[in-house]
Amino acid sequence: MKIYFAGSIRGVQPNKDWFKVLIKHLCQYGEVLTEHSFDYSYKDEIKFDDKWIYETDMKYLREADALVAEVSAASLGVGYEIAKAEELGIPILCLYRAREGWKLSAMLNGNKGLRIEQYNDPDEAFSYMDAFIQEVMEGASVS
Ligand code: 6IA
Repeated sequence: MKIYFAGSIRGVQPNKDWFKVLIKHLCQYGEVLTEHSFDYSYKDEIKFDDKWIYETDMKYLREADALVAEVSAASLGVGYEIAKAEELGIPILCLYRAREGWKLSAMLNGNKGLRIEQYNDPDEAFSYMDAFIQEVMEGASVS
């Protein structure tokens, strides 16, 4: 199972530690193709070229069996990846943390073909991911 994890990098300030927890949880199901993208220790050492990042990420996306996107922090890149995955027919799970007074973009929320789950605590997020990955593994139509 190859999983593409997506989360804000240059978008709204992400919760980096939480992304790492989610990635670690997903790793029990297979390979998280984008794990390196959230390895912040690289940041000061390597200057990534944007063209390289785009092309590499698109290659990984085409290889992926599933996309898990954490959308609590708005991100142009994540929105783009979700739209691309949809076009490629890759099963998608969008997760976001419940917060008072905050609304998810209508471009996600209004798309009734997208699987979007709101969580209140880590265990809830893990259960949504577990159910989603299980369904993908069983070959069910989940996006
Ligand atoms: O617009 P954003 O930067 O928030 O877009 C975030 C999304 O685009 C993520 O889900 C990634 O898949 C992809 N992305 C954006 N920047 C990078 C990147 N920069 N590396 C890999 N994927 C990226 C270098 C980050 C560095 C900490 C290793």
